[in-house]
Amino acid sequence: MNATGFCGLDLAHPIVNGSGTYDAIAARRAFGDALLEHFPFSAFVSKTITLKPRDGNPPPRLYETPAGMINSIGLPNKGLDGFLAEDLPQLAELPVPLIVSVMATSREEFARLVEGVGDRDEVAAIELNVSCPNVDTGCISIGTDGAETRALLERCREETDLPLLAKLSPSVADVSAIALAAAAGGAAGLVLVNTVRGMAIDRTTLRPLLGRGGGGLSGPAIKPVALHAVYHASRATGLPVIGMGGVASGQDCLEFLAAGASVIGLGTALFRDPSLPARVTAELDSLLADRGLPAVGDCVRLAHQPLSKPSPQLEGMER
Ligand code: RRO
Repeated sequence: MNATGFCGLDLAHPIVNGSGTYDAIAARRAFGDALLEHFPFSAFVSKTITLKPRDGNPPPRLYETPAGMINSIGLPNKGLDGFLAEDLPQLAELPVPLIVSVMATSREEFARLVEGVGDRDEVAAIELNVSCPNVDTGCISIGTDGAETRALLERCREETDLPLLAKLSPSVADVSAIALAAAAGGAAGLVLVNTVRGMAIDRTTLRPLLGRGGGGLSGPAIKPVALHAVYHASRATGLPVIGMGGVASGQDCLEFLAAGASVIGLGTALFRDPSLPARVTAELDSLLADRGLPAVGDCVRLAHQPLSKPSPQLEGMER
Protein backbone atom coordinates (compact mmCIF):
# COMPACT_ATOMS: atom_id res chain seq x y z
CA MET A 1 0.00 0.00 0.00
CA ASN A 2 1.34 3.38 -1.01
CA ALA A 3 0.30 5.86 1.65
CA THR A 4 0.16 9.47 0.55
CA GLY A 5 -0.75 12.89 1.83
CA PHE A 6 -3.12 15.40 0.30
CA CYS A 7 -3.91 18.85 1.70
CA GLY A 8 -3.17 17.68 5.24
CA LEU A 9 -5.15 14.43 4.89
CA ASP A 10 -3.32 11.15 5.49
CA LEU A 11 -4.49 8.71 2.85
CA ALA A 12 -3.77 4.97 2.92
CA HIS A 13 -3.28 4.95 -0.86
CA PRO A 14 -3.83 7.42 -3.70
CA ILE A 15 -7.13 6.10 -5.15
CA VAL A 16 -10.39 7.99 -4.52
CA ASN A 17 -13.73 8.23 -6.33
CA GLY A 18 -14.75 11.08 -8.57
CA SER A 19 -17.79 12.90 -7.18
CA GLY A 20 -21.07 11.27 -8.21
CA THR A 21 -19.58 8.05 -9.54
CA TYR A 22 -19.92 5.79 -6.49
CA ASP A 23 -22.94 5.64 -4.18
CA ALA A 24 -21.39 4.64 -0.85
CA ILE A 25 -24.76 4.67 0.92
CA ALA A 26 -26.27 2.20 -1.58
CA ALA A 27 -23.09 0.11 -1.42
CA ARG A 28 -23.34 -0.06 2.37
CA ARG A 29 -26.95 -1.22 2.05
CA ALA A 30 -25.86 -3.91 -0.40
CA PHE A 31 -22.67 -5.13 1.31
CA GLY A 32 -23.22 -4.18 4.96
CA ASP A 33 -20.20 -3.82 7.23
CA ALA A 34 -18.04 -5.75 4.75
CA LEU A 35 -17.89 -2.50 2.78
CA LEU A 36 -16.37 -0.72 5.76
CA GLU A 37 -13.78 -3.46 6.27
CA HIS A 38 -12.70 -3.32 2.63
CA PHE A 39 -13.56 0.23 1.64
CA PRO A 40 -12.10 0.70 -1.85
CA PHE A 41 -11.11 4.37 -1.66
CA SER A 42 -8.67 6.22 0.58
CA ALA A 43 -11.06 9.18 0.85
CA PHE A 44 -14.68 9.47 -0.21
CA VAL A 45 -15.98 12.35 -2.31
CA SER A 46 -19.74 12.94 -2.01
CA LYS A 47 -22.07 13.57 -4.93
CA THR A 48 -22.20 17.33 -5.42
CA ILE A 49 -24.91 18.95 -3.32
CA THR A 50 -26.75 22.24 -3.76
CA LEU A 51 -28.48 24.54 -1.28
CA LYS A 52 -32.00 23.47 -2.27
CA PRO A 53 -33.13 19.98 -3.34
CA ARG A 54 -33.03 19.29 -7.09
CA ASP A 55 -34.73 16.66 -9.26
CA GLY A 56 -32.04 16.68 -11.92
CA ASN A 57 -32.38 16.91 -15.69
CA PRO A 58 -35.04 15.30 -17.89
CA PRO A 59 -34.22 11.84 -19.27
CA PRO A 60 -32.42 10.41 -21.14
CA ARG A 61 -29.49 11.27 -18.88
CA LEU A 62 -26.78 8.90 -20.07
CA TYR A 63 -25.38 7.91 -23.43
CA GLU A 64 -22.45 5.59 -24.12
CA THR A 65 -20.04 6.83 -26.77
CA PRO A 66 -17.41 4.72 -28.56
CA ALA A 67 -14.77 5.71 -25.99
CA GLY A 68 -16.69 7.03 -23.04
CA MET A 69 -19.98 8.27 -21.72
CA ILE A 70 -21.97 11.50 -21.87
CA ASN A 71 -24.09 12.40 -18.86
CA SER A 72 -26.75 14.98 -18.29
CA ILE A 73 -27.61 14.07 -14.71
CA GLY A 74 -28.24 17.61 -13.53
CA LEU A 75 -27.39 17.31 -9.84
CA PRO A 76 -30.35 15.49 -8.34
CA ASN A 77 -29.80 15.82 -4.59
CA LYS A 78 -31.57 16.42 -1.27
CA GLY A 79 -30.19 19.90 -0.77
CA LEU A 80 -27.97 21.00 2.11
CA ASP A 81 -30.46 20.29 4.91
CA GLY A 82 -31.37 16.85 3.56
CA PHE A 83 -27.70 16.00 3.09
CA LEU A 84 -26.75 17.05 6.62
CA ALA A 85 -29.69 15.23 8.21
CA GLU A 86 -29.80 12.03 6.17
CA ASP A 87 -26.58 11.41 4.24
CA LEU A 88 -23.81 12.91 6.35
CA PRO A 89 -24.38 10.60 9.36
CA GLN A 90 -24.09 7.59 7.04
CA LEU A 91 -21.08 8.90 5.14
CA ALA A 92 -19.40 9.69 8.47
CA GLU A 93 -19.32 5.95 9.21
CA LEU A 94 -17.00 5.34 6.27
CA PRO A 95 -13.47 4.53 7.49
CA VAL A 96 -11.85 7.26 5.37
CA PRO A 97 -11.79 11.07 5.25
CA LEU A 98 -14.90 12.62 3.71
CA ILE A 99 -14.71 15.32 1.04
CA VAL A 100 -18.04 17.04 0.45
CA SER A 101 -18.64 18.45 -3.02
CA VAL A 102 -20.83 21.57 -3.33
CA MET A 103 -22.17 23.62 -6.20
CA ALA A 104 -24.19 26.81 -6.36
CA THR A 105 -25.24 29.45 -8.83
CA SER A 106 -23.78 32.42 -6.98
CA ARG A 107 -20.89 33.28 -4.66
CA GLU A 108 -23.20 33.87 -1.67
CA GLU A 109 -24.97 30.56 -2.19
CA PHE A 110 -21.60 28.79 -2.35
CA ALA A 111 -20.62 30.54 0.88
CA ARG A 112 -23.79 29.30 2.61
CA LEU A 113 -23.03 25.75 1.54
CA VAL A 114 -19.43 26.00 2.74
CA GLU A 115 -20.61 27.45 6.05
CA GLY A 116 -23.18 24.65 6.46
CA VAL A 117 -20.78 21.85 5.65
CA GLY A 118 -17.59 23.40 6.99
CA ASP A 119 -18.35 23.35 10.69
CA ARG A 120 -19.08 19.62 10.74
CA ASP A 121 -16.34 17.50 12.29
CA GLU A 122 -17.19 14.63 9.94
CA VAL A 123 -15.98 16.65 6.94
CA ALA A 124 -12.27 16.69 6.06
CA ALA A 125 -12.33 18.96 3.00
CA ILE A 126 -14.77 20.70 0.66
CA GLU A 127 -14.76 20.48 -3.12
CA LEU A 128 -16.11 23.58 -4.87
CA ASN A 129 -17.60 22.29 -8.10
CA VAL A 130 -17.31 25.20 -10.53
CA SER A 131 -17.35 22.95 -13.57
CA CYS A 132 -20.63 21.03 -13.91
CA PRO A 133 -21.60 21.18 -17.59
CA ASN A 134 -25.25 20.37 -16.93
CA VAL A 135 -26.77 23.53 -15.43
CA ASP A 136 -27.61 26.87 -17.00
CA THR A 137 -26.44 29.41 -14.45
CA GLY A 138 -23.56 29.82 -12.02
CA CYS A 139 -21.16 26.94 -11.56
CA ILE A 140 -19.34 26.60 -14.87
CA SER A 141 -19.86 30.28 -15.63
CA ILE A 142 -17.89 30.93 -12.43
CA GLY A 143 -15.28 28.30 -13.25
CA THR A 144 -14.60 29.61 -16.73
CA ASP A 145 -13.77 33.08 -15.39
CA GLY A 146 -10.55 33.63 -13.45
CA ALA A 147 -11.74 36.71 -11.55
CA GLU A 148 -14.99 34.97 -10.52
CA THR A 149 -13.08 31.86 -9.46
CA ARG A 150 -10.66 33.83 -7.31
CA ALA A 151 -13.45 35.87 -5.72
CA LEU A 152 -15.39 32.69 -4.98
CA LEU A 153 -12.44 31.06 -3.23
CA GLU A 154 -11.77 34.24 -1.24
CA ARG A 155 -15.42 34.44 -0.13
CA CYS A 156 -15.61 30.75 0.80
CA ARG A 157 -12.33 30.91 2.73
CA GLU A 158 -14.08 33.32 5.10
CA GLU A 159 -16.46 30.52 6.07
CA THR A 160 -14.14 27.65 6.92
CA ASP A 161 -10.66 26.54 7.87
CA LEU A 162 -11.12 23.25 6.03
CA PRO A 163 -9.11 22.76 2.84
CA LEU A 164 -11.04 24.03 -0.19
CA LEU A 165 -10.52 22.14 -3.43
CA ALA A 166 -11.48 23.75 -6.75
CA LYS A 167 -12.90 21.26 -9.25
CA LEU A 168 -12.22 22.70 -12.67
CA SER A 169 -13.48 22.17 -16.19
CA PRO A 170 -11.22 21.30 -19.11
CA SER A 171 -13.69 23.15 -21.37
CA VAL A 172 -11.82 26.46 -20.99
CA ALA A 173 -9.25 28.30 -23.08
CA ASP A 174 -6.50 28.12 -20.44
CA VAL A 175 -6.99 25.84 -17.46
CA SER A 176 -3.73 27.10 -15.88
CA ALA A 177 -5.14 30.63 -15.69
CA ILE A 178 -8.23 29.38 -13.83
CA ALA A 179 -6.06 27.18 -11.60
CA LEU A 180 -3.83 30.16 -10.76
CA ALA A 181 -6.92 32.22 -9.93
CA ALA A 182 -8.16 29.47 -7.60
CA ALA A 183 -4.74 29.32 -5.96
CA ALA A 184 -4.66 33.09 -5.51
CA GLY A 185 -8.09 32.89 -3.86
CA GLY A 186 -6.85 30.35 -1.33
CA ALA A 187 -7.57 26.93 -2.82
CA ALA A 188 -5.62 24.24 -0.98
CA GLY A 189 -5.82 21.86 -3.91
CA LEU A 190 -7.29 21.25 -7.35
CA VAL A 191 -9.52 18.53 -8.75
CA LEU A 192 -8.92 18.06 -12.46
CA VAL A 193 -10.92 17.41 -14.54
CA ASN A 194 -14.68 17.51 -14.59
CA THR A 195 -16.35 16.21 -17.75
CA VAL A 196 -15.78 17.78 -21.16
CA ARG A 197 -18.79 19.49 -22.70
CA GLY A 198 -20.25 17.24 -25.36
CA MET A 199 -23.37 16.19 -27.21
CA ALA A 200 -24.91 13.18 -28.94
CA ILE A 201 -27.41 13.28 -31.81
CA ASP A 202 -30.09 10.60 -32.11
CA ARG A 203 -29.35 8.76 -35.35
CA THR A 204 -33.04 8.38 -36.22
CA THR A 205 -34.65 11.62 -35.15
CA LEU A 206 -31.50 13.67 -35.71
CA ARG A 207 -32.38 15.55 -32.54
CA PRO A 208 -30.16 15.96 -29.46
CA LEU A 209 -30.21 12.63 -27.70
CA LEU A 210 -29.91 13.73 -24.08
CA GLY A 211 -32.88 15.28 -22.34
CA ARG A 212 -31.26 18.64 -21.83
CA GLY A 213 -29.42 18.74 -25.13
CA GLY A 214 -25.75 18.67 -24.18
CA GLY A 215 -23.89 16.88 -21.43
CA GLY A 216 -20.48 16.01 -20.02
CA LEU A 217 -18.16 13.54 -21.72
CA SER A 218 -16.07 11.23 -19.52
CA GLY A 219 -14.10 8.00 -19.88
CA PRO A 220 -11.06 7.00 -21.97
CA ALA A 221 -11.87 9.62 -24.62
CA ILE A 222 -10.90 12.43 -22.26
CA LYS A 223 -7.75 10.97 -20.68
CA PRO A 224 -5.35 13.02 -22.85
CA VAL A 225 -7.38 16.17 -22.14
CA ALA A 226 -7.23 15.45 -18.41
CA LEU A 227 -3.49 14.72 -18.44
CA HIS A 228 -2.88 18.01 -20.23
CA ALA A 229 -4.93 19.92 -17.66
CA VAL A 230 -3.25 18.20 -14.68
CA TYR A 231 0.22 18.76 -16.11
CA HIS A 232 -0.25 22.46 -16.83
CA ALA A 233 -2.30 23.36 -13.75
CA SER A 234 0.12 21.53 -11.46
CA ARG A 235 3.08 23.20 -13.12
CA ALA A 236 1.52 26.66 -12.94
CA THR A 237 0.35 26.51 -9.33
CA GLY A 238 2.38 23.86 -7.50
CA LEU A 239 -0.87 22.92 -5.73
CA PRO A 240 -1.68 19.31 -4.89
CA VAL A 241 -4.02 17.82 -7.50
CA ILE A 242 -6.58 15.03 -7.57
CA GLY A 243 -6.30 13.90 -11.18
CA MET A 244 -9.08 12.10 -13.03
CA GLY A 245 -10.44 11.50 -16.50
CA GLY A 246 -10.54 8.06 -18.12
CA VAL A 247 -8.51 6.25 -15.47
CA ALA A 248 -8.98 2.48 -15.76
CA SER A 249 -5.63 0.92 -14.81
CA GLY A 250 -2.56 1.26 -12.61
CA GLN A 251 -0.66 2.47 -15.66
CA ASP A 252 -3.18 5.29 -16.11
CA CYS A 253 -2.62 6.23 -12.46
CA LEU A 254 1.14 6.29 -12.94
CA GLU A 255 0.73 8.66 -15.87
CA PHE A 256 -1.49 11.00 -13.84
CA LEU A 257 1.05 10.98 -11.00
CA ALA A 258 3.82 11.83 -13.45
CA ALA A 259 1.68 14.64 -14.87
CA GLY A 260 1.36 16.17 -11.41
CA ALA A 261 -1.50 14.52 -9.54
CA SER A 262 -0.83 13.14 -6.08
CA VAL A 263 -4.24 11.48 -5.78
CA ILE A 264 -6.18 9.75 -8.57
CA GLY A 265 -9.95 9.71 -9.04
CA LEU A 266 -11.85 6.83 -10.61
CA GLY A 267 -15.14 7.56 -12.33
CA THR A 268 -16.72 6.19 -15.47
CA ALA A 269 -14.81 2.89 -15.39
CA LEU A 270 -16.41 2.15 -11.99
CA PHE A 271 -19.78 1.71 -13.69
CA ARG A 272 -18.33 -1.15 -15.76
CA ASP A 273 -16.22 -2.73 -13.01
CA PRO A 274 -17.01 -2.12 -9.33
CA SER A 275 -13.87 -4.09 -8.37
CA LEU A 276 -11.73 -1.58 -10.25
CA PRO A 277 -10.32 0.28 -7.20
CA ALA A 278 -8.70 -2.84 -5.71
CA ARG A 279 -7.24 -3.88 -9.08
CA VAL A 280 -5.94 -0.41 -9.90
CA THR A 281 -4.43 0.02 -6.43
CA ALA A 282 -2.61 -3.32 -6.69
CA GLU A 283 -1.43 -2.57 -10.23
CA LEU A 284 -0.11 0.81 -9.17
CA ASP A 285 1.72 -0.69 -6.18
CA SER A 286 3.51 -3.17 -8.40
CA LEU A 287 4.32 -0.61 -11.11
CA LEU A 288 5.89 1.69 -8.53
CA ALA A 289 7.84 -1.22 -7.05
CA ASP A 290 9.05 -2.28 -10.53
CA ARG A 291 10.44 1.21 -11.05
CA GLY A 292 12.08 1.35 -7.67
CA LEU A 293 9.84 4.19 -6.56
CA PRO A 294 9.25 3.53 -2.86
CA ALA A 295 6.53 6.16 -2.41
CA VAL A 296 3.76 7.67 -4.51
CA GLY A 297 5.34 11.06 -3.90
CA ASP A 298 8.48 9.98 -5.78
CA CYS A 299 6.42 9.72 -8.96
CA VAL A 300 4.47 12.97 -8.64
CA ARG A 301 5.49 15.47 -11.37
CA LEU A 302 8.14 13.19 -12.94
CA ALA A 303 6.89 14.39 -16.32
CA HIS A 304 7.90 17.94 -15.35
CA GLN A 305 11.58 17.08 -15.32
CA PRO A 306 13.50 18.59 -18.22
CA LEU A 307 13.98 16.33 -21.24
CA SER A 308 17.74 16.71 -21.06
CA LYS A 309 17.76 15.15 -17.62
CA PRO A 310 15.82 11.89 -17.72
CA SER A 311 14.64 10.56 -14.43
CA PRO A 312 17.03 7.99 -12.88
CA GLN A 313 14.01 5.76 -12.38
CA LEU A 314 13.75 5.33 -16.16
CA GLU A 315 17.31 4.16 -16.69
CA GLY A 316 17.43 0.65 -18.05
CA MET A 317 13.69 0.63 -18.71
CA GLU A 318 12.19 0.32 -22.15
CA ARG A 319 10.63 3.51 -23.37
O1 RRO B 1 -24.82 15.94 -11.95
C1 RRO B 1 -24.29 16.18 -13.05
O2 RRO B 1 -24.95 16.29 -14.08
C2 RRO B 1 -22.84 16.36 -13.19
C3 RRO B 1 -22.05 17.07 -12.30
BR1 RRO B 1 -22.70 17.81 -10.72
C4 RRO B 1 -20.69 17.29 -12.59
O3 RRO B 1 -19.92 17.96 -11.86
N1 RRO B 1 -20.21 16.78 -13.74
C5 RRO B 1 -20.97 16.06 -14.60
O4 RRO B 1 -20.48 15.61 -15.65
N2 RRO B 1 -22.30 15.86 -14.30
